[in-house]
Amino acid sequence: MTEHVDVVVIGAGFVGLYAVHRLRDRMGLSVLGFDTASDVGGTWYWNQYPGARCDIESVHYSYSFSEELQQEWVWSERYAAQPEILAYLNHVADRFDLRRSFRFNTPVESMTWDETASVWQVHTPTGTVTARFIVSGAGNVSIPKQPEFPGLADFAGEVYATHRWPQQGVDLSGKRVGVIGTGASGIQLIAAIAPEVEHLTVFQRTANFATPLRNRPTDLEEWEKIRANYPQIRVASRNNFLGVVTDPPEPSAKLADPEQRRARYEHYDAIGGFHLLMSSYADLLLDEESNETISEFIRSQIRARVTNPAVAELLSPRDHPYCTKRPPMETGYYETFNRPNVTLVDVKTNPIEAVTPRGLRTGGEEYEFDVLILAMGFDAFTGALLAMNPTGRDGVTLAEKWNEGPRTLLGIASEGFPNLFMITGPQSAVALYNNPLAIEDHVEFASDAIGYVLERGLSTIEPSVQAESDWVRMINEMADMTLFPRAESWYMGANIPGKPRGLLTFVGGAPAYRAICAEIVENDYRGFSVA
Ligand code: N01
Repeated sequence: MTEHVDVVVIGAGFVGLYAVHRLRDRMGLSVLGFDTASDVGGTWYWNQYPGARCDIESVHYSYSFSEELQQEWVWSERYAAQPEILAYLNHVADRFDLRRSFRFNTPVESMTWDETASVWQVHTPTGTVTARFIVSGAGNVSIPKQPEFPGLADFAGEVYATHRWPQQGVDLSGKRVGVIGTGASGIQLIAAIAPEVEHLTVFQRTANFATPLRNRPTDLEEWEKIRANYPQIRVASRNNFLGVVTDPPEPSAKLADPEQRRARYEHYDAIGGFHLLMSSYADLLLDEESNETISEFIRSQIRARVTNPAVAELLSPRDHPYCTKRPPMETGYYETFNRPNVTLVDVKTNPIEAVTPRGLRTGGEEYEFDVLILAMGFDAFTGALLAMNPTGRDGVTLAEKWNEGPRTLLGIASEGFPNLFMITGPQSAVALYNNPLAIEDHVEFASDAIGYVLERGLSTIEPSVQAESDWVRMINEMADMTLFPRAESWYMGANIPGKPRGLLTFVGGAPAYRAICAEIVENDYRGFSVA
């Protein structure tokens, strides 16, 4: 007989752990979780590459749903490194006894809506489970981008990827290493491994606006103050655009006095992390002239740190405004290029032609190395959902429905796919919203909607066609009001050849998104069809 549960939860990262706890322990539902990995952690399980670290401050990058949990955990650094975040998620799994609800090493291969029984059939290699609801936490940066160039299979050395770094680590000492990719992952990895390797060749296509993280250890005294104030801190972060706590910005960079503007940039650059973006000026993502002032400030910082002017220029972004690609945060990244064992190769002018048995060819020249590391990014937002092959009403697949780009309401649900909740889905508030808090909001919306359906003895909930069209139109209009369409970024789906281009995230900020969700709930799930 087919196994049946109330809810299937996909993924055992930040989403899945909280979803299981809330649905199982607080709502009393039967819940079964699946994860491809052998244990909990999600993105922090897979991305164990050297230098992996969160660039949202530890005080904010954690769950807020349990006061006991926030009281008992102390982070050791202002910005936690991957092992500590993975340890935290293991602690959460132990504390709330969550592992027993998961089947690990079990990918969801497909899911099909059964109209007659009003259930989802969830297919895995070990069999089929039916569920009334699905909460997907499959991740928004979890399916890797495939290389466009040929020859990878012919490479005689070792190949690694940041998104699937071996758990036992890799000994790179004394080796010649090539790295493709200078996004957030590549930038962390490059700075971390440069001192260890014999030679590092960095293949850069687009220079990025990386700014200092300014990490430091934290002590118990500091955490005692934080723990005493957690409730207030969480209120403040939930009222902040990015879901953290930052000073309010001045209105306009272009209208500011140039000297005061530079001083303001220097001040927030010295504080580090996202403070530079969030606290300097409010129009940086809206006005090109304003954006150019901070773009040029960051370029001047690069010139001051990189000794070779030609290398500094190559590292200076000129083809997109600051933050229209996700800005990476760095520790010693630019100084890495002052090292004698590091070479920067421009693969924008001369795109990578092929990986060869001994290395890589670009511009007719071959670069040799023993180890190749790919840090080439992800098929973001839609990749993980489409990889699970959902088929909704009338046999329509999600891939067919989204063939010209995703269509959702709130980025959480899509018409024709009833009872399927996509946490951190396309067009949701996540890429510009501190993930743990965004995830809590989304999981709470989904579980409350499930409760609403069940309490009324109903069967299904899904967006109305009209409400979904309105949401998609609003996301596109928001994109046009900002500078985001000016970059070939994963925010825009533009990093994957052939992927429909369009803004994939809600850019109105956390408070606006939360207010819209609350308004929908208060009005009996306005915009959703409940039957
Ligand atoms: O991926 P990316 P990522 N030839 O897409 C290059 C989160 N994250 O894994 O820009 C040559 O940013 C590509 O070049 P281009 C965070 O949200 C967070 O680094 O397309 N190069 C780019 O340089 C982040 O944004 C943290 O021209 C090619 C790189 O590969 C997201 O994950 C840490 C190429 C991909 O960069 C993704 O970051 C890490 C080609 N054919 C990640 N194809 C923190 O919290 C691609 N590239 C700190």
